[in-house]
Amino acid sequence: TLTDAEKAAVLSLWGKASGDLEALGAEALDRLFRSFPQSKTYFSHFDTSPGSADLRNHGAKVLGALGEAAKSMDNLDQALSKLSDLHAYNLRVDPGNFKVLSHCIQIVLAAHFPAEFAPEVQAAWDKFLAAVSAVLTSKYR
Ligand code: ZNH
Repeated sequence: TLTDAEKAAVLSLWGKASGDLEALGAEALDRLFRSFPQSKTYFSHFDTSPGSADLRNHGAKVLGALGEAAKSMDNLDQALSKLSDLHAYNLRVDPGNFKVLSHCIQIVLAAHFPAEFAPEVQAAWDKFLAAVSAVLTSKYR
């Protein structure tokens, strides 16, 4: 679990990022698809070109879910329970994809908010994204 300082760091940068979920989310997905092309196989029904409506839509959903999770950092299992079912039972996304996406989200945050993305803020986000990913992949078997 995150310390109080880490939670505060996640929430403070989230405050900035939440203003533009579509653009930031689309960029994170574009980076995911380019750096880890296998990840595209889950999105064969999408237009995966950079900045497409599909990427903006889905990017906003993913980041929006992170924003909701950030409000429940003490209770991620419960907050993400439905999404955890979806990823484990319906989507069956290979867990390796979560690591790369988490990395890409951090790169997007660093590129857009360089002044805020201090090392301790990055460390907090890394821990937060790892915790979210752990819940979303916890029901796999
Ligand atoms: Zn996921 C979906 C979140 C990761 C794939 N997702 C989804 C959604 C959300 C999410 C919110 C929506 C749901 C509904 O609608 O209900 N994810 C998320 C998060 C994360 C993730 C938060 C982390 C961080 N995913 C992921 C990955 C992958 C995925 C890594 C692969 C690569 N997802 C997915 C898919 C889907 C989803 C495929 C479906 C889409 C459509 O629309 O179709």
